[in-house]
Amino acid sequence: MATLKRSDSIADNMPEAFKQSRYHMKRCFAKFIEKGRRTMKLQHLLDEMESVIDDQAQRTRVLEGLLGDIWFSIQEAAVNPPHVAFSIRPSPGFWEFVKVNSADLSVEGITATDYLKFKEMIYDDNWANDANALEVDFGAFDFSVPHLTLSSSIGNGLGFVSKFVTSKLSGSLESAQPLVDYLLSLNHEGEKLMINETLGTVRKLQMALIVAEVYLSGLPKDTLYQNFEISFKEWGFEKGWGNTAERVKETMRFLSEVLQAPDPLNMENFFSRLPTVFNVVIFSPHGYFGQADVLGLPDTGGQVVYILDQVKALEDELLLRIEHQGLNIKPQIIVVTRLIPDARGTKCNQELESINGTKHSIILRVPFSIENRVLRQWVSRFDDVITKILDLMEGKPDLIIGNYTDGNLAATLMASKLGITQATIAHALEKTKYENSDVKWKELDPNKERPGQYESHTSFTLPGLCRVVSGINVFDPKFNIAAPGADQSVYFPYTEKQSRFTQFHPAIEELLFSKVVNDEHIGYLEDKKKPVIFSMARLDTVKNLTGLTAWYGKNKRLRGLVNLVIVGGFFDPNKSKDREEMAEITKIHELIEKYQLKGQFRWIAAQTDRNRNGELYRCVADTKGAFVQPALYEAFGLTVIEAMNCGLPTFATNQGGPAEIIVDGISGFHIDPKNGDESSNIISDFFEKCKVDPGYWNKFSAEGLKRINECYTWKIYANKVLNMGSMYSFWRQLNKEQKLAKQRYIQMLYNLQFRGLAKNVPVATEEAQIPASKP
Ligand code: UDP
Ligand code: LCN
Repeated sequence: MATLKRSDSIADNMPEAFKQSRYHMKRCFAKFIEKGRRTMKLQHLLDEMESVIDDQAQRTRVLEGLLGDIWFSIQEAAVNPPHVAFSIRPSPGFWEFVKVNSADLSVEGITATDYLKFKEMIYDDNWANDANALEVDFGAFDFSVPHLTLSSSIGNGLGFVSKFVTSKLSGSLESAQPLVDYLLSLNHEGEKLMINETLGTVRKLQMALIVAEVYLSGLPKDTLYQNFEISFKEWGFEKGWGNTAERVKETMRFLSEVLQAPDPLNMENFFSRLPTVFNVVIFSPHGYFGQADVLGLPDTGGQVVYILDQVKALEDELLLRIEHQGLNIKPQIIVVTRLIPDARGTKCNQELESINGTKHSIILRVPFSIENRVLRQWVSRFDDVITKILDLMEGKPDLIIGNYTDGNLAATLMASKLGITQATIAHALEKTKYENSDVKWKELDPNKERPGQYESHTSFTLPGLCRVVSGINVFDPKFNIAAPGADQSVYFPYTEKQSRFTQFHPAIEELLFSKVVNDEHIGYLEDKKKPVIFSMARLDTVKNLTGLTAWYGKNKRLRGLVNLVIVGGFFDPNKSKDREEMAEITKIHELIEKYQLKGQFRWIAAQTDRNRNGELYRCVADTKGAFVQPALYEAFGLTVIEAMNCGLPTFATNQGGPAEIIVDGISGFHIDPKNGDESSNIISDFFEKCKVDPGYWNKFSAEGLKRINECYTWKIYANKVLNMGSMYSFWRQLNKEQKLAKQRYIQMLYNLQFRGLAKNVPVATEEAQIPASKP
């Protein structure tokens, strides 16, 4: 049977595929256009197809082969009778657009712009037909820089850049001069590092490296740099090559190889040794950024956990690198957030706070102010903090990291003002979590934030505002996947008996099993011997704890096998100030009644003590239970890796990050949040197998841990991020012109459009506000 190949265009293949089932397809298209203009997602199309072709065997045949391949690649359909246009993603990163005439099934390949216009007609005809509607096209700047082309390379921009830099520096000796100039520019607070002007040309540097290597070969490997520093300085070398003769020699060898015949591996190795990053600024303005009593407050979830762990990992790695570089420099990391005068009992009203577990890292809180008036409540915006940072760091930072939309905006403004390399961490973007949040921006904007992920921002439209024909490009050489980890001193395997936090056991026993109903838990577990399936999240709609409760309620087999314990929110909807949370609380109470969950279901209120939470995951592992993450969409999903670190077999949503963290059927299981019956059966099957073969549980516990240690640790993360910081700082120098052009374009959008929109955001009053949920 014919199947879709990457080389085939969808527009070419579709007519052929329709021939397979022309009669049924015509009926389906007639159904699609029946309701007039609208957008539809794949599930929606499949549901309507089901109502047209009611025989399942027939339907399966229709969706076999080429037509099935195309059909299941559909991301969205825009219906404008008699036409239906499709956006189709045949493989990661690749998108095609086609327009089908429902009357005769003729197919026309269209551009992204035409697709967006077609879709806009559904929402705003005038805008769609306005010949001068604003089109944003970042692709127009990508003329001189090569891009990745393979789906399998997405997220590995660094590897690509080192190849590209390699080829730029190859050819003749002069080609490598930009690298020498870059080395000459390295310094710390004005003190030169690596080389000085004596070695200002490639040839001079090459010769000096040869002499130095011969010299170093005659020294014991562990000879300290100080012992040969004077001779090296005379030859033109400055500090930074290494702390011992052996390390200096290795670093020099990497560079000699690069200068002789550049290759990406030596290039990457050399850049990972360069002393370029000492001071880092991390922006995370929204939410309550603190080290205690903040988790569960509005806008305050994984991002806070992530940044505190990230700072520790980065500081450890910086200290190690600085020691290996033979330098005596104190690194500093400053997390910039907003000072909240009404701090709700947290430390968010303190200007400065040292970060626990670090030596040199701090939180700097800056109040938001409007016309000299400090805002007292939490709001999502940020102000200029440059002066404060320059003061605290006694100089410029070397790397600025922005988190989430607001933090990235502040980071971009600061990075472009100071001319510093910026890293952008998205955590969650606006579009895929909540359907149609782009085309319906006018309705949703006053309702505050909505979330989603990268590829859905390749092309999208905000009718009446701008049509982004080329936005985020996952093939951009700066696009990298650097996955976080979980703090392994808190989240470690349940089998490490000596390290377990046994002091929490009485409290956890109470939390899970006592029959008392209080502010911390409701419901109880009759049969304590059954394994526990466990979930923990903020009580937002997207986290779908209500979905999991309903799946459990409905599935008798599952209820016979395990108990359900969830941690999230609290129990009285009237005490919540968050609209989504209120609705979810009410829903859980309804489900408890509807499915008579008493005796099998425990609901525990949001937990803020991460050490106790770590032990809680392990106690669930002691019951030979599992963790379930049922979110409708999850950008990354820290709870998934926390659970896996504790050796708890994990079932997680196939929508978003967890689908990559877990290899389905090997290191855990994927579940479909939209198909509760299927998901709860996957969980039941697992526990049935465990009953027969206890080794089955152990296998998934061990494989989950293996996966974590191979791919998801903070050590791997910190290494990758600092290597990126080093390589991209050089890359920026090589691509100055293009960077400048893009920066000007962004600045114009910021000034002419964004600032105008921001002005329309109502300023918070002194009265208490109802905060929106964090995306
Ligand atoms: N968490 C917690 N108490 C709760 C709920 C969640 O401490 O009641 C922690 C959880 O252990 C994890 C983080 O909050 O570290 C949630 O991160 P995740 O990435 O899963 O989701 P987010 O909240 O960022 O969307
Ligand atoms: C935000 C989210 O929604 C989660 O999926 C992530 O795990 C968290 O940030 C940390 O990156």
